[in-house]
Amino acid sequence: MLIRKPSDIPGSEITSEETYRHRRAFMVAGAGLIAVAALGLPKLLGGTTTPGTGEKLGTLKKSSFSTSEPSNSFKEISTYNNFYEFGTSKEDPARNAHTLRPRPWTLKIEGECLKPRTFSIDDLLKLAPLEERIYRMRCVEGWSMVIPWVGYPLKALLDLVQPKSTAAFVEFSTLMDPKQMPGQASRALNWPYKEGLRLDEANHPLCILGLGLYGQTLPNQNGAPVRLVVPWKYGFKGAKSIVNIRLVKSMPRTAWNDANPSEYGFYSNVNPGVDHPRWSQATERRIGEFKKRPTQMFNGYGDQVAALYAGLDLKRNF
Ligand SMILES: Nc1nc2c(c(=O)[nH]1)N[C@H]1C(S)=C(S)[C@@H](COP(=O)(O)O)O[C@H]1N2
Ligand SMILES: [Mo]
Repeated sequence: MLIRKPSDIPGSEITSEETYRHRRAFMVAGAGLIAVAALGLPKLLGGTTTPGTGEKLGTLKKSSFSTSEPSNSFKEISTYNNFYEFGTSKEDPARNAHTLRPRPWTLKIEGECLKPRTFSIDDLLKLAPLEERIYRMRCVEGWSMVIPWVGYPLKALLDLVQPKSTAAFVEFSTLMDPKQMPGQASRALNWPYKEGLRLDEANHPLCILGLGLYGQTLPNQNGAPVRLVVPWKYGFKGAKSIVNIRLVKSMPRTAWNDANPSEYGFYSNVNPGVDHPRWSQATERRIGEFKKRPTQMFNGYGDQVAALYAGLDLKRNF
């Protein structure tokens, strides 16, 4: 990955994250707005809940899969992004993704299924009850966040098209349009961005179709209007702004595996015991914190997902 190690992150970025960490700490302590104001930080008031510009998504079902760890702020989640279609540095997507037009939008599901179908975003928003899923997310680069996603199990969508018994994998493709996604003019990756899952992984209840965060439709830089969220895998599995889902017989190619097969495998399960060839994966830095924390196997979702990999050598199948 054309990436910076956490140690390379400039102090300016760390300072702003630290500010938000403090703000969050006040809120968690129940001190609330009054304490923040009393401490003379009025600038932070606008950002205390959801300063997002998305559409509100109404009532959300709570999920027992949500973590009780505190969420990162909307600001952190929407200004520290990987979305190479809009540039390769963390600040680029927030700055550049305004050229993406998330509506109207269609998502086509095809391949090894009985009822291939095209869905509009309005179809997708109504297809199943929207849930809040607060997930720990771990980027392969060594940082993590907690994000309050809005979505529902991808399985709800896949079931509608009736996968054939020949379907063994699922391929996800991001929009290809260099006019909307100026980064596609450079060869940073083979565009369009593609990702893939085994069908049983895609059908796992933790794997969701992401349609929002913080109770609103997704910011462009987070993959509007629809993206994949797979919390036990490294973040790059979560393809953004997807237009195509294809049920296929054999393991699909993926953007990062194409770019560097020795560094990015197909499975990409979070695994502190398997280092990236250029850095350790044993620890991570939660955005907003300084101290590193240990990375958990399957990003802490092992109780739910380990059975998917029974008998698979996770060192070889990284
Ligand atoms: N199309 C597309 N999807 C993508 C990426 C990308 O560059 N292009 N980056 C991935 C990586 S490396 C990460 S960590 C997550 C980041 O998602 P977030 O910005 O919503 O936190 O998006 C993933 N999905
Ligand atoms: Mo990532």
